[in-house]
Amino acid sequence: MVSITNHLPTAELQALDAAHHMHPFTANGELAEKGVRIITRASGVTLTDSEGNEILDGMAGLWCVNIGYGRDELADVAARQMRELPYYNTFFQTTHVPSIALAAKIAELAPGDLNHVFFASGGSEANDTNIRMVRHYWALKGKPTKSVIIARENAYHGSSVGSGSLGGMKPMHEQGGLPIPDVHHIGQPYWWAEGGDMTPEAFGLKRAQELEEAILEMGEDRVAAFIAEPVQGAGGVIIPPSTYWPEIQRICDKYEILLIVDEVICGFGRTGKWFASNTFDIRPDIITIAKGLSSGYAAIGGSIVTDEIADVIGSDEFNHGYTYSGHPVAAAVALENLRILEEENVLGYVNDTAAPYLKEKWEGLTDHPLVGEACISGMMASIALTPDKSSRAAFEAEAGTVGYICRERCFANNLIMRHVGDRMVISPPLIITLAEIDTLIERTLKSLDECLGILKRDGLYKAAA
Ligand code: PXG
Repeated sequence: MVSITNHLPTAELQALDAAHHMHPFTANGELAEKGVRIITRASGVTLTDSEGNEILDGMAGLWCVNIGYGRDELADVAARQMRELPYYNTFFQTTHVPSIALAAKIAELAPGDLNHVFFASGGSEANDTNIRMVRHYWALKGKPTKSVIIARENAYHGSSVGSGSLGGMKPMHEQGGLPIPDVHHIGQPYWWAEGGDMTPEAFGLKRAQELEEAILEMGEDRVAAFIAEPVQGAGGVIIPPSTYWPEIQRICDKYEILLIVDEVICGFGRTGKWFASNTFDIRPDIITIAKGLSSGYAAIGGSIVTDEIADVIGSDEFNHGYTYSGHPVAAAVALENLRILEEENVLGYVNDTAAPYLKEKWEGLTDHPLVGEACISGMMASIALTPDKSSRAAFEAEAGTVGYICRERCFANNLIMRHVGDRMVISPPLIITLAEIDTLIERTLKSLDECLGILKRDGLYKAAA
């Protein structure tokens, strides 16, 4: 075990955390009683906690540490940039070298004529930019009534008032007065849970056609944009049926609707390409980016837009921006991250080696009695836990009960895997080795076995009526 001596004992840190630190998406009172786990350092795919436990991070932090932990190059670039120019703004006819270089690099990597970047500090801010940008775009084009943004149930686009409104998470809408006006939600392409007797292909088409129905119902002159994640991440790594995206593209092309593709999780190699828009053959007007852009080493996100949108928005003053839009340290770190991804051919490693291996092992999990389906795209994957595979049944216990038990077993077995309801999801660093994938699968199986034991013991191994 690694000895950790340079900080307060765990119990004291936990007490201070409980006394002063409010955690996101957490019942803080409950956590204070249980005691938070304190992560002190990390390298590659491995986290170390304050007790010296080594934990395999199957989530790359929060879907973001694509190049893995502990890359000195990024620390060196950050230190150098802080010494040279720690901060300057990009508001008043000024700029700086890191934001110029990063915008140019992103334009080079992005598909089609998406050649312009509006920077933010993360995905929520970027999606707030998108709301204001698409509405302002249509106003500038003389169509101010086009203000509705269509999004999807169970989507995640961030936690600010705007981005949380785009998201389709009901528990979020219940707190703080969301959604804002003129956001409309349609169904998600989640065949396993919602597809009933339909084939995945027929269901994918049906869910895509809900977009057309919504446009026709509201009128094309009301709708500004449609926003979606190529693969829903926080919603449970839901990979749409093959029919879904082509139909969405057809509908967006047919009507005058901007397509915003939220690649905050899917971008920068997660699905095997620079953008999942390439993986799924989508032609976006705007791409939301964050997370993997800097591999989480610095807080940066943004909106990549087409030449045409940039032209229209640029014809007037766009009264929008953040103090940290294009922050020089974050931009320099992101640029170094992209250099590493490119020069070390990380995407090649994913496509030729890591993803095929993970896919084979991951799909093998369906041999386990609890696992109904296994889904994977590149290096993001999920399994659906079920008491009855043949009927794709949900558990009788409230959704998330079983997923939480499984997650706790993973944690106890030194594997970080997230649960979304009763789906288990992973999104490991892209540089995970094959031996580490073996460890990930071994720990998953052990945790699934233990979870099944608990369900049987506690009478929870039952399908909903
Ligand atoms: N879009 C997508 C698709 C996301 O996944 C955001 C926007 C918001 O980004 P910021 O940087 O503002 O957080 C996200 C973030 C989870 C989880 O539990 C997922 C996210 C954030 C926090 C938790 O899966 N995704």
